[in-house]
Amino acid sequence: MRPATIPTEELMTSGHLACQGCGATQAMRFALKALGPKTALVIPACCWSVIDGPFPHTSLRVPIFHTTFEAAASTAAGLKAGLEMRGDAETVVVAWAGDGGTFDIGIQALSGAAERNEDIIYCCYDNEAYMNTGIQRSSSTPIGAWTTTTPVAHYKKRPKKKMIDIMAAHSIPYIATASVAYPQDLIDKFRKARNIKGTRFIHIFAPCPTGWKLAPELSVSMARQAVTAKVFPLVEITENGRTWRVWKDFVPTPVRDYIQAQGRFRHLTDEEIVWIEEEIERNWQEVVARENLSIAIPGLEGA
Ligand SMILES: Cc1ncc(C[n+]2csc(CCOP(=O)(O)OP(=O)(O)O)c2C)c(N)n1
Ligand code: SF4
Ligand SMILES: [Mg+2]
Repeated sequence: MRPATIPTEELMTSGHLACQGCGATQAMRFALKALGPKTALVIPACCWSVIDGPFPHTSLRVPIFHTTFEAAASTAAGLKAGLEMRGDAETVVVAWAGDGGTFDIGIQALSGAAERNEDIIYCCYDNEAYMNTGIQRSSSTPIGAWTTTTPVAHYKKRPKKKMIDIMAAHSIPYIATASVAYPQDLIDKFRKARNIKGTRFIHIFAPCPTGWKLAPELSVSMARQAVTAKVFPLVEITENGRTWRVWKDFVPTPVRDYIQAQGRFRHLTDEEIVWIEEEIERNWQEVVARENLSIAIPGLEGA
């Protein structure tokens, strides 16, 4: 195993307003360690538009542009263009949005920016619901989950949207999934993304103890189990959407353990859990099949 290369510099300070064990907060801390101080954030409505603190206070040492729910990607593209016009080609502009703001409400602006290959990093921290407004289902909420709009008797019956497939269909130079349980991998992916031109999309799995009915101290271990139970594969997609690499070097753990640790799945019967286990295995096989079909085109990355 190579030595860890996590920078000691902190661009996120104490005093933020997140709940204990918030995965979204860990995600920001690690992402900024990788990106460095020449970073500008564009944040639409989400928990993170609150977490950094009320103006003029902030827990981040980089500038933030707060924007509307629908417009993270287009605002980021405009900010990047403005910086370039002023002669600043160095600052990386990052749209930082939740799953609601990415999978649902901001998908039009994101799709437009990706199709134009705008020079931005778009990061979705995924806590699998609209958490800031009190835990409503999004199209990222997993099948079987309780939320306030999918109450126990009507738990979510639709599967989670396959967002990286949608992004891969835009033929952008870099797409990755990452997890707060694997900070070195997350940092490596942000470093790689920083050095690529064009639209880069990073999807971070970020547990929300409040919305998942989970003890805060289990947040990171739940993120790890999501990977080892094959619920959230760690993937890199390069060469304009054509080459998939899937991380498989882990000891698999049961999906059942992952589900049963979280209050949002408490209502599921044994039979329903078996069905979800099978569905997760099918999804995993689908992702691995994409890796097997990958076409390597040297030199295309970042084109
Ligand atoms: C157009 C619009 N609709 C609804 C809201 C209310 N709202 C603010 S944050 C939020 C939830 C955001 O969910 P997500 O993007 O998943 O981020 P999270 O809160 O989970 O971090 C909602 C519904 C809003 N600000 N603007
Ligand atoms: S509700 Fe969830 S995502 Fe929002 S600050 Fe609390 S733990 Fe973080
Ligand atoms: Mg969310």
